[in-house]
Amino acid sequence: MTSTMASTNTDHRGDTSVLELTGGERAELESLARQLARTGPGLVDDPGWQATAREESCRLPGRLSRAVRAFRHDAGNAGTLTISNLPMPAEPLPPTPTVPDSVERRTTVPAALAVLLGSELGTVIAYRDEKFGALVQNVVPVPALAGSQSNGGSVQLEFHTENAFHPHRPDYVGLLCLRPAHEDQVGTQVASIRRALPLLDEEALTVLREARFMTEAPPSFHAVGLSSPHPVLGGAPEDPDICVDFHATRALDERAEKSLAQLREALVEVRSDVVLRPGDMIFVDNRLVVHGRVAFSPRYDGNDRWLHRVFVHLDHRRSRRHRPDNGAVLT
Ligand SMILES: O=C(O)CCC(=O)C(=O)O
Ligand SMILES: [Fe+2]
Repeated sequence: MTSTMASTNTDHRGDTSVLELTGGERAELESLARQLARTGPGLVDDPGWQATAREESCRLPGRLSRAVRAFRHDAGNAGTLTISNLPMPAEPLPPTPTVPDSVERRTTVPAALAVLLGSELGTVIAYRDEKFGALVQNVVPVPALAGSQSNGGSVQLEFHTENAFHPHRPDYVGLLCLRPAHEDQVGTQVASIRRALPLLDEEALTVLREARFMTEAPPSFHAVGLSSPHPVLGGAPEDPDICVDFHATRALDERAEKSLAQLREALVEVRSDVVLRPGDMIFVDNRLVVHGRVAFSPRYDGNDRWLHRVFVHLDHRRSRRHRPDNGAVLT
């Protein structure tokens, strides 16, 4: 690890993984994002614009690129990378959207930033059946969804792997904060299996590695979907991947159910609450970390909490069968 990295608080062991941009880095990134935002045709979902974003992502400030690259190599124990002091638009933001399935189509500075950072980490993708396949989605409270287990809800959002039911779920989820909640402490909750693993007993570990669970598609997916039976823990026994949604994953027998409950308790115990402020973007490694959100009280007055969300995957080729025209949207 170089001394520059040490001074940024980023650490490949990931116990603290916050990179705060300096004023100079922020200005550099602002000019890059502004230039990209002005690039024709000014639409996030245009393949030509996306190609420019991919090209330009190699011009991020060096320290930021290095942190993203280190995070991609190994997401650390926390499994998250938070980048703070990102440039936000100088002009006032429009009101926070309040409609279901809200997305950002225009290449605003925040949308450009989310795609630039996501493109440095991997390839930014979306799902046809969720939020119209738009690459930059809005995470905002929606009156009609208040009680739902979706990002439009305002009840406690259960821990989940993003799109756990999907064979090509994203490798990373990125959340960029544009506007904070009225209440100060609305936290995105994250919990890493690397931290929870030592709290699990042998029986639970064995059962969680077996195909004794099934997961439904989330309500934001306008398609009915149910996975085939799957394990919740996979890969290296000493450092497994996790795939679970505590709202949508069903245990297929009683022991599986007990093991799932033990896993949830362990994750709750090791969780951290990350309160995103405007100009903060968190990337969550979706193979190691489940995420959720505390309950909050939106006012639907145009000043509610507003995040942009992007999904990133690493092996674009692997999902080719699911991406018509070799585009960014998975079916
Ligand atoms: O609101 C949040 O902080 C997280 C919502 C969420 O899980 C998501 O948008 O995928
Ligand atoms: Fe999520």
